[in-house]
Amino acid sequence: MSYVDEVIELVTKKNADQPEFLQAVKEVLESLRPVVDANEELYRKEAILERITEPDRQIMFRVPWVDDQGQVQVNRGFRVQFNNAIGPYKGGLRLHPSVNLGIIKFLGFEQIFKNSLTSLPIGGGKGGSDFDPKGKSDREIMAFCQSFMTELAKYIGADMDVPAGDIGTGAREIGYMFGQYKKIKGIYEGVLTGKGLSYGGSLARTEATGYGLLYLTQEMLKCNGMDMKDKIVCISGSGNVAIYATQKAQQLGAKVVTVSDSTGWVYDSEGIDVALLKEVKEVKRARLTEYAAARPSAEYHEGRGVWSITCDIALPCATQNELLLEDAKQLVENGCKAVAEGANMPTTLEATEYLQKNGVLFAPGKAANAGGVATSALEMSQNSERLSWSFEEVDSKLQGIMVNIFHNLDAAAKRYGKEGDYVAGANIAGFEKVVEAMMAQGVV
Ligand code: NDP
Ligand code: 2IT
Repeated sequence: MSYVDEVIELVTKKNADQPEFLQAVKEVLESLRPVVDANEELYRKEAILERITEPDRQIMFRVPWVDDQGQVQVNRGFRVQFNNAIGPYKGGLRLHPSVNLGIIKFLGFEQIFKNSLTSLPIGGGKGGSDFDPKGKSDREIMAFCQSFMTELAKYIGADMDVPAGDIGTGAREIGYMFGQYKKIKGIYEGVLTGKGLSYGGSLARTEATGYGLLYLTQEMLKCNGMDMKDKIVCISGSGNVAIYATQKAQQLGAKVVTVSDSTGWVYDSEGIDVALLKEVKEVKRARLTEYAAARPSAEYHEGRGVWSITCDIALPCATQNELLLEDAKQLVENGCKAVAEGANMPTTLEATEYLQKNGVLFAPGKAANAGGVATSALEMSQNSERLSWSFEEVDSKLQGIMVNIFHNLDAAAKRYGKEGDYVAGANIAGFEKVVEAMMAQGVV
């Protein structure tokens, strides 16, 4: 049996109850075959694949907090520190009722390669909780965040592990967590990114994931003889990534006609009104029905359906496994030319394969959404030098990083005879750097 098959079997046996983690491992290892085959003896001896698929440590803890009725609530907190071969663990904190260890592990595993692709010195980690922020008062959010950080503070630090936002964790939550870290540790340091601008945050971090997604998409289109101008774009989600992806797509001359949330989706024939979307989602924290009610050109539909709309470019920006094989078929039938993942693993393995086989350009999340974490690393740099850079400076570095990521993965794919397979290219380019660092540092 080949080394890749052996390790997939081993990981499957050890993590049978973690489907998302297994999905992520299979996708990565399958596409690393050419690299692993070329180095099989060495990698086997060094147990590189066993080591890279087993987190350095997985921390799980109780998060007790008191709700507005005086009732004690208990959630489960997680931090998976996956691999720190190239830098301190870095990755977001997801607050969503669906969170479990397998989901945090899949996200942490993806983060290793994503962070490597940024070319910045950051390792892979992820955390979060099954806490549901929806419908909670500000005081309840603060109570949860303080309790969560009371335990998490033992395991993180500016040179050790630097968490950030993800689904359900935005500037408000990061603020409460930062305050509690500072109170417990008595240290004012860049232990979290995505901070507010008044206490060490970076300009352009809020926009970075969505903007970065468009910078990479634009470069991918350019290298394939296309551009964003006048393209019809379907976006899913209506959170941080979706909002700023919509904004940048429109700045580049495209028309974004859909957004969604977990209950429904909007088709807006005039193009999404970003100011209204921000008002509904960032200020009122309301549902998309409010967007549709305020906008005559918008139709609201319950359930899923974003991918049924005819588009040139599809940008899934909500959550994992939200673009299925049937959606991929519909997109191809409707003439979609490119899919780039703003979310982490939003496209199933079968859907990805179908899109690639049918000539759709496909940029995987670990490359396409890396602008968020890359800008987090720029926030860490600014915190270290106790300076802050202008929006233009950060944004231009972000553009450079995204263009560079695309060319690195394109070159890696070509080097292994897989031209145009950007999934393989991203995994190979991300993996090569981490493995080199792991080998140099010995068996640790
Ligand atoms: P937000 O919490 O800001 O927004 C998430 C959006 O996705 C909301 O519209 C939400 O709808 C929807 N959504 C979440 N879960 C589900 C679900 N199970 N089914 C349907 N819709 C869902 O999160 P972000 O925008 O920050 O994150 C979106 C994706 O991007 C995630 O995959 C995240 O891991 C990834 N990502 C985020 C980065 C960042 O910097 N923020 C960086 C790189 C990747 P509702 O409000 O109804 O729950
Ligand atoms: O998935 C991700 O890359 C993020 N949620 C951002 C992580 C970060 O550290 O900014």
